[in-house]
Amino acid sequence: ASSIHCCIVSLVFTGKSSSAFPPSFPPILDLSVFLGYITPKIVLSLQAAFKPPQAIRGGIPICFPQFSSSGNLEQHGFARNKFWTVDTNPPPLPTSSSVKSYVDLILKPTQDDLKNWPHSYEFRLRVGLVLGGNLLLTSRIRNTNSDGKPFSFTIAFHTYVSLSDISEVRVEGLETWDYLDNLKEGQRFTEQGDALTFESEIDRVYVGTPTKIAIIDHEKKRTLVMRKDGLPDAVVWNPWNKKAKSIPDFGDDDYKRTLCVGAANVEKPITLKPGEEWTGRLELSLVASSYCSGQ
Ligand code: TA6
Repeated sequence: ASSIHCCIVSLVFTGKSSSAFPPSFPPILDLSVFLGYITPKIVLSLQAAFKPPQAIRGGIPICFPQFSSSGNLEQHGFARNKFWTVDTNPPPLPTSSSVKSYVDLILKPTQDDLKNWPHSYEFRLRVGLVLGGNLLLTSRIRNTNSDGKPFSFTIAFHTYVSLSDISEVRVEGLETWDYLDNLKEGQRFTEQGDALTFESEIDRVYVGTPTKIAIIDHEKKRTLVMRKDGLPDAVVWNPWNKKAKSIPDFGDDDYKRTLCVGAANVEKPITLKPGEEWTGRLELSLVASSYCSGQ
C-alpha cells in the first residue's frame, strides 16, 4: 500500500488531481469529483506548508492522540503530521451503508513513534462518498497493546471551512451549550446567543454539543451542515486579524474567509483497553440555500 499524507482530505481539497494518488489507489474518481464539489466549502491556506511535521494549514487535520499542547507530543498530536497508508483491500461496507465509494487510510505507530507515545493502536480513517453527495469520515481507533495497557486520547477533526466573509456567517446548533473559552484560561461559560456570529478572535471548545451544526454563509447562500456521532464536542476557532499576523502559514486576510469548526472529543478523554475500539463519524453536506434548522 502506498503512503499518503494524513491530511489527504486537504490534498484532495486543494483541487490536486486524483493523480496525486498512487495507481493502486482504489477508484475514487467520483470521490475526487465530489471533493471538488465540496472543496468550495473547505479551505487551504495559500501559505500552507506541505512538509511534515509542519501540519498543513487547512483541510480537515485529524488531531490525535491529543487536542492540546500538553506533554511531550507536538500540539494537537502527531496523527496530522504522519504519512498514513492506503488499505488497498479494505473491509467491505455493511450492506446497509449509504456510502457509494470510499478509501481507507491506516495509521499505526512505528518503533520510533512508540518512543514518544508508548501505545500500539490502529487508526482506520474511512473517507466515504455518500449517496446524495455527502462526505462521511468514519474513524475507528483500536488499542492493539500486547502489554495489557489501556490508553486515553482526545481527538478533533479540525475543519477549516471556507467562507465568503466571516462577518456574514452564522453558526447554528451551539446556542445554549456550554463552552470552555481558551481566551479566558479555559473557563466554562454558557452560549447565550441564538446563533454564533463573529466580530473578533474566538477560541472555544463547546462541550456535549448537538449532533448537527450548520455553518451558514449568507453571501453565497450556502450552508455546510456537520453531523457528528461519537464526537460530543465542537472546537470553534478564528485567530482574527491580530493573531493571524503571528501565524506564518495563515495569510493576513485568511481570517476573513475561514472558520475552524471541528467535531471533537476533547472534554472527556476516551480510554480504550487492549482490544477495545472507538468509532467516531463526521458527515459533511452542502445545502445550497440558507439553512432551515429543521433540516
Ligand atoms: O482551535 C484551537 C487551537 O488550539 C487554537 O488555539 C489554535 O492554536 C488552533 O487550534 C490552531 O492550532 P494549529 O496547531 O493547527 O496551528
